[in-house]
Formats: sequence, C-alpha cells, structure tokens
Amino acid sequence: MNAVLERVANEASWSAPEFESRLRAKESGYHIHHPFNQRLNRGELQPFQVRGWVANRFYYQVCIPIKDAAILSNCPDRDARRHWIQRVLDHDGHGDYLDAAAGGIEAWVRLGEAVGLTRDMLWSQKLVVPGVRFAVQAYVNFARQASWQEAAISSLTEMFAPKIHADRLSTWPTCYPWIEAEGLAYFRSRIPLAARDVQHGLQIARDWCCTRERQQRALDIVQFKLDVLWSMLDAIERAYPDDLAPEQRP
Ligand code: AHQ
Repeated sequence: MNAVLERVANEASWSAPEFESRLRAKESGYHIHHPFNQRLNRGELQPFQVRGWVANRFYYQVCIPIKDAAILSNCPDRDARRHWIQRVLDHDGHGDYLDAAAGGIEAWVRLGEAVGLTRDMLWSQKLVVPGVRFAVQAYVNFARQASWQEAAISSLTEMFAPKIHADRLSTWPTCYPWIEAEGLAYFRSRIPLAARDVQHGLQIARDWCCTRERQQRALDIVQFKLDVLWSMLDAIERAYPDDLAPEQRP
C-alpha cells in the first residue's frame, strides 16, 4: 500500500455529520453548474439544442434501471434489495403504460414528444453522441463491477438533483413556452423520489464506510459520478453548437 493510502487508512474516521457534510460539499462539481445546463435553464438554447439534450439524457434514463438491476444482482442483503428494487420499478413502471405507474422512462418519452421528438427517435438512440454513450456505459459498468455498496454510493449525486429539477420546473415554462407543460411531469415526479432514494443511499454509505479509507473511497466514487454527468454535458454541448448546420439539427 503506498504512503498516502497508508496514512488515510490509519487516520480516524470522520463523524457521521462530518462525513455527510463532505459528501454534500461535492455539490460544487454537480452538473447544475455546467455552462450548458446554465444556458438551458436560462432559456438561451434553441429548440434543436433542447431536443438534443432530451434525446441524449433519455439514453441515461433508460440505462438507470439496468444499472440498478446490476446492483441488485450483486447484493446479498434481502432488506437492501427490497428497497433498491423500487428504483427499477420507478423507472420501468409497473402498471400499463397509460397510468400513473407508467414509470419515469415513459414520462421521459412524453418529455421527448413535448419538445418535438418522436417515440421512435428516442428509442432508436440515433441521436446519442459517443461521449454520452461512453459516460453512461462507464457508469453502468462501474455498477456491474463494484461492490453493491460502492455502486449504491455512486447514486448519491441525487443529493443535488431536487434543485436541478426545481430549476427546470420554474424556468422552462417561461423560457420555452413551446414545450407542452405536461412534458415536465418527469421533473416534478422525480423530486420526492430522489429525496427518498438519497436517504437510503446515505444509510448504505454510513453503514459501509466504517473506516476513513472507505469514507474517502465514497468521496472518490461520488466524484466519478459527477464526472460522468459533467462529461455527458460536455459531449452534448459540443454536438449541438449554436451555429450547427440546419440539416444536422434534431
Ligand atoms: O432522473 C434522474 C434519475 O432517475 C437518477 C437516478 C440516480 C442514479 O441512480 O444515479 N441519479 C439520477 C439523476 C437523474 N436526473 C439527473 C438530472 O440532472 O436530471 C440527475 C441524476 C443524478 O443526480 O445522479
């Protein structure tokens, strides 16, 4: 073990409040601060750029339950699975596709239709840019290969998600009046679910991070996931510049 790791391994653990405070301090790297997201929520993007963002984020959304199923497959803890499986149902739905239990992915399809995309365009994934595919697959593969606790910790970027959803709900109706209001239902639905999921994720982190080394590992895992989200917006921003040729605009 190298000297740095040895020093961290031998240092005392942070208290639970200190540990959570350090996790929450990672907010400064959240994609809410990415220039593309700031332009999006200030109403500065053209319809094709919003459509590009929705189509690429759809790929992230449909991969979330695959990621969560990977965590379930690695998790021997029945109580943890009973909690975690709800995340799969929240995204995939468990009713027929027309009722409230249609799920988050169906709500995202409705967001896509509200911004002028078709269901087929979304599911074809033809608009997904390489950098987004690469980042999302890095996240899914991390969840497949890491311990279930480490993979659960990677979802804790949702500590910061209620604000980004609230920003969209408060700005898009004015900034993008051409987007049908019901298209924003996903953002509204996600706020309470994110808060619930974060409480479970933080409990897993508190239980697993019984040493300073593991606490530092948790911070590094959250940083990895922040990098996934940030690099997705880097790729989307580069794919949809303001002066993109009209024939290339979604
Ligand atoms: O809609 C989002 C969502 O369902 C999830 C699940 C969670 C995870 O398991 O990693 N993270 C997440 C996020 C969602 N929306 C993102 C956004 O900006 O709309 C934020 C993202 C997250 O903060 O990790």
